Amino acid sequence: MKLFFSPMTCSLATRIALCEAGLDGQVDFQRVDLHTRTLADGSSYLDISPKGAVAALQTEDGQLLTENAAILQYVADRAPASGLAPAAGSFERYRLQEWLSFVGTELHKHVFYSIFNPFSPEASRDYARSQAAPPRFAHLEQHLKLQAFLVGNQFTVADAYLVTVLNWVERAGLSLEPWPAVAAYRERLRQRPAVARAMQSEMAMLV
Ligand SMILES: N[C@@H](CCC(=O)N[C@@H](CS)C(=O)NCC(=O)O)C(=O)O
Repeated sequence: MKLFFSPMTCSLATRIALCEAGLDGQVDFQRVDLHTRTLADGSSYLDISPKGAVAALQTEDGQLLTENAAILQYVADRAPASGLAPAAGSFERYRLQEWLSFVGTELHKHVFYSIFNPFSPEASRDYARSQAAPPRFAHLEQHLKLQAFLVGNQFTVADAYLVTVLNWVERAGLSLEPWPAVAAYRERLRQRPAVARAMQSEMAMLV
């Protein structure tokens, strides 16, 4: 497998999932420069993934899978014993998809993309911080007050995605101070050996 990634972006979620599944040693990690859309050898990333975004995962038989929610479930299903996703067809699997969707659309795109997009008008950033973020973090807070993980009582790929986007909170000019259960969850997840290993390897690329 090949993972096309950019350090500390949403593709970190897939690296975390691969580390949790013990599959990271079998993966060729290809760094993408998102400004120039090129790979380390100077070739065009758009020739591989015309959407130009990370993450993208290339399977051994040459298929390219994009979109975090799909890639994360694929990785989970490559290592069923890891428990990174409930069994396909079970009701809990839909709960996983519900959370993957929430993280991907409500947090990643609605809140964080509005803040980080260099073309966002300042009014959109203000809206994202003051109007969009609070009810979405309140929803997480309610859930994480009662549960240690998003789905059931074990770490799944939805947690890999959530801890990844929670890493962006301070850089987005947000704070977890009003949301203590979310803050405690983030700290707890960062202590997991696989999460720590994945984050350390990507943070080292940024210095
Ligand atoms: N819908 C995509 C969004 C992926 C995405 O937004 N990736 C960001 C990094 S966090 C990216 O590559 N941005 C550069 C771009 O879209 O040009 C998914 O869920 O995978």
